[in-house]
Amino acid sequence: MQLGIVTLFPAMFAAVTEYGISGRAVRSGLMNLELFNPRDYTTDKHRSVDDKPFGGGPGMLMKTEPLMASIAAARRAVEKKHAAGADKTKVIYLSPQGKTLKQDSIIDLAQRESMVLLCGRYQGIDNRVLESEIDEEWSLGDFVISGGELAAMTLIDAMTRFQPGALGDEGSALEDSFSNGLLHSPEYTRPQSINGQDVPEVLLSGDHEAIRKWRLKQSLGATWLKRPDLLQAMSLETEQEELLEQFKQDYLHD
Ligand code: 9D3
Repeated sequence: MQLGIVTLFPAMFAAVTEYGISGRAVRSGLMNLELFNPRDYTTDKHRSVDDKPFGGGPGMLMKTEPLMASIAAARRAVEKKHAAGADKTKVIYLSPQGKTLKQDSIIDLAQRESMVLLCGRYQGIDNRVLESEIDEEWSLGDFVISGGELAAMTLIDAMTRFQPGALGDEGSALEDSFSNGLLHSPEYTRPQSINGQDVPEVLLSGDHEAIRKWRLKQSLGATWLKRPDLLQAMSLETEQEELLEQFKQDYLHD
């Protein structure tokens, strides 16, 4: 995947390019990031990247000309690299006004060959840049962070997990929490006992069918307790209904 990233803070992207699963995907060429700093596209003596909003009010906006020039450069760079005949590279603006990213949207976005990610700073961008240059707006959710970089990195990390081969031994992105709409069941590692708290017997039994049922029951129960909104939005199969009923009975009685 070819990513052109427009950001005033390119150094922040070391968090994805140098660490963990995304770091490995970048080193192997699975994910290719090219960073474009609007500051490098300024023409004034002070290299200004912010400007005052017309009409007044608190805060600044990103300065338009360096922003436009850096978006254009990012678009040219990724379009040069990705396969001819592919769909037009979309420009995605990470913004609090965007649609909230969900695992389903990540899976869709992860299929693309290329994209430009625009990270906003200050109070955002001129509305004409939004209308003429931005194809999609995505948000992390209804809370405030200081700029688009952490959102872009979150998106990159989440998309990386769906690139073929990106998860070595770490499992399958399709088996993650949320992929079946439920939270994951509890997991245990050694030792078998800590301060009198023991690993559930069934996990030591070697009975794969019993373990599958136990995990599904715990998964349904955890979702019922912690994310009832997720259960509300789905229809359960007969086995799932029964296991959730059992979980509720157990929960009531101890
Ligand atoms: C003036 C009111 N706010 C606009 C809705 C101000 C404002 C808040 C946060 C302006 C910019 C920002 C910076 N945030 C992001 O760039 C951002 C973000 C977020 O704040 N929350 C969730 N997802 C995202 S993605 C990018």
